[in-house]
Amino acid sequence: MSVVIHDEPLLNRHPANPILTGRDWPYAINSVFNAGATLLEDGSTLLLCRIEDRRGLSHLCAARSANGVDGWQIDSTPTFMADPDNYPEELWGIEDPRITWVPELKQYAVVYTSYSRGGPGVSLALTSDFRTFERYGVIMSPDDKDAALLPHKIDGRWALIHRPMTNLGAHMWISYSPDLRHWGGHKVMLEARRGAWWDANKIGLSSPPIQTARGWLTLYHGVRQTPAGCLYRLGLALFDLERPDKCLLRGDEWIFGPETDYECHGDVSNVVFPCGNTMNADGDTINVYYGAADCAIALARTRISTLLAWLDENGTSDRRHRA
Ligand code: BMA
Repeated sequence: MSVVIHDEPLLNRHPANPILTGRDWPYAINSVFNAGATLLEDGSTLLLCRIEDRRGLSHLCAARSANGVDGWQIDSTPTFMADPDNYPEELWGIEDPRITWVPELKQYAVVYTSYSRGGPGVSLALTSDFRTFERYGVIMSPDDKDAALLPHKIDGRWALIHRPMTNLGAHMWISYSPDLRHWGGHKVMLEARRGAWWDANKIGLSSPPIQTARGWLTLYHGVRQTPAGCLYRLGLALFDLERPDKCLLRGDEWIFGPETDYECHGDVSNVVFPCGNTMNADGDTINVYYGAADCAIALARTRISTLLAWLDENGTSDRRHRA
């Protein structure tokens, strides 16, 4: 069900959806989905797309567009391939990148899932052009994924949001580092709820948090296990700017879920899975790029002001989230 505010859906699907599918690719692939997103210096949009090849293993491929909707220029060969000889944690591929522009480093941080016999872990690479990448290797050991770097240091330390699995559930955590290599200060940031909730037992960060004057505005996914399979939907939360482990507001209802054919049918049906957003020049409109049913990339638009207004009406403070 769509959640509607002031007669407008909270996230508006673009009429050109899905904006990218495997048929658009210049080489043979199985599917394209779960893309990181950023604006480049010239104002164009870059998507770093997860490509699943016909062995079932994933790599990343860049697509660039002047308007972020169509006219995509797709790299003719894989942009960023797993390198299992030097990075054995990438033996079964690399997945689900989140991109953060880091002004202090004048580089983009690409945080991605590296998958191997040990399970999925979190890896980091830096790049300035999405052509060459400097790998930092695994920064969070398995089983961990759904990670993104915040764009600047907080109290002198870099901050990474991620989702380790434990026996008690899959919650969002935040960890800190002086140098992007050594991580500590781990804290739970947002807990999966329990029981019948749409976001019971397993949640994870979607696209990187958006910095607003009121806090880090954050889309997260909740996974509902049903007898017919999993349902991936999106929720919204706001975290304190200086203490991002402190949740200021969290919505009870999901704000976006699978409805259209391309979201409800695919290799993994009933999945909407954003890994990237870009912001328009008005400083308010955001473009949310999401993987649909593990088979396509789609775009939905919303406004920061609309999301904050929705949280003001529908959000509750952290104390009430311990369901
Ligand atoms: C999650 C991730 C995503 C994927 C989703 C649905 O656990 O692995 O890459 O889109 O499952 O299959």
